[in-house]
Amino acid sequence: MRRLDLRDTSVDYRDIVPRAEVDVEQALAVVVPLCDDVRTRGEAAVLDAGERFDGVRPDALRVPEDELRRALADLDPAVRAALEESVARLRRTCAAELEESVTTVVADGATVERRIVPMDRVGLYVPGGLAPLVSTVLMNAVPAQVAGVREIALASPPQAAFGGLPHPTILGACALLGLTEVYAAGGAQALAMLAYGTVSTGGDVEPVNLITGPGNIYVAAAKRHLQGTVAIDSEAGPTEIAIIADVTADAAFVAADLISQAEHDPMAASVLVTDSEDFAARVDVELEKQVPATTHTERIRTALDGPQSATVLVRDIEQAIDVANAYAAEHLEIQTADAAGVAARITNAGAIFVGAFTPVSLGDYAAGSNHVLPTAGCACHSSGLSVRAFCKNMHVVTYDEAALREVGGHVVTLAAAEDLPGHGEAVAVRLAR
Ligand code: HSO
Ligand code: ZN
Repeated sequence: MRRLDLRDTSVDYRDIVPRAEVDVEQALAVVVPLCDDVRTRGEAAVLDAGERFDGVRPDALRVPEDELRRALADLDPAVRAALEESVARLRRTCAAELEESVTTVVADGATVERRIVPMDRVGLYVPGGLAPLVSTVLMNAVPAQVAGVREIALASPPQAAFGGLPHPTILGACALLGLTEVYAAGGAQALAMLAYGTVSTGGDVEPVNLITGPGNIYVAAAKRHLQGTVAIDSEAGPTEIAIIADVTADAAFVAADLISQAEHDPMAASVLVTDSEDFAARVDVELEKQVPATTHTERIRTALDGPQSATVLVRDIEQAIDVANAYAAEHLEIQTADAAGVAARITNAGAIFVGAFTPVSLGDYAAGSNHVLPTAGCACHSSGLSVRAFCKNMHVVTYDEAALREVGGHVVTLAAAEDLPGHGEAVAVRLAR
């Protein structure tokens, strides 16, 4: 990893470690016609695109339920047990985070309720990509289920190696969660299918209200294009890990964690922020030892050597906190003497992993936290996936006659001030009774 020495600088740290170049706008040139094709030709367009991009044309988009049952029966027992534990922890967190509706008595006889309601129907996307992300099924579906979403459709790319079905472990996880509406559809065409539905073009897919889930640049472009037709969670970019570490940290742990996220993608970002040159050197030695011993050495090397990855040397932990808040990593680990104290001062991160025994990969699979998190600095304004993403809230307003009389004059005044007397009249007609 390249070195970036900030010890004598106090600049704006926001762009100090550049993000991987991801040109979503350019991908839109491919994605917009594809989405339009799905809107006008429906399922035939989805199948055609699948044949073109995934190299396989499934017999049908909808995965038959007996295939789901078979995938569950065929799940490796250890994988099943791990998935079950992960689901149990995630459910616990989701249930505790469900927001209650709140009723405010604004005045006598006047209430405003903030009612929380789940979305009716959502679409979840689970990519194929470099690895079958079975854990992503859980991270998307469990919050939707706990939120109380009635209908959940899930799409994942058809795989030539599995006769045009999505990866069997993904199907097994769907079955484990009781998901029955699963489609062998990937990429932008899958998102367009979920957003527009196919009913108007003679198919069976009802449109969804919200689409969540990660994906490549084409999926991100489709989300950008379809936003408005549907709600989306966020556009996922290449994964990122930043680690604040001091001399008390374990270099072998830190190196392993930098590698763990670099493993996802040659464009993944691994950033170490440390106030100790000696510790940085020890991490370099560990990386030299650990990288060749992993399976995806080339991908990891490309990610660690890329401009998006770096060891950032800082004066002290104060400066490390400033750098981390400016960078707003998807995942931020704190490996310092007072890890909890440092974590308390972080305001921008997708998720924070505190202390030597909380690696990001624990959160990727089984911590009870969610691994669908904002990337590319979006942690400044966005949150990871949770039950909240699957709910809306609406005000329910109830005033009785006396309560309207009390405030009605002000409504009439403001309506007149806006030259909207019809608004005032709707109150006046009642007050005149
Ligand atoms: N670290 C990824 C999620 C993931 N890791 C899935 C393993 N499987 C993005 O947060
Ligand atoms: Zn991961």
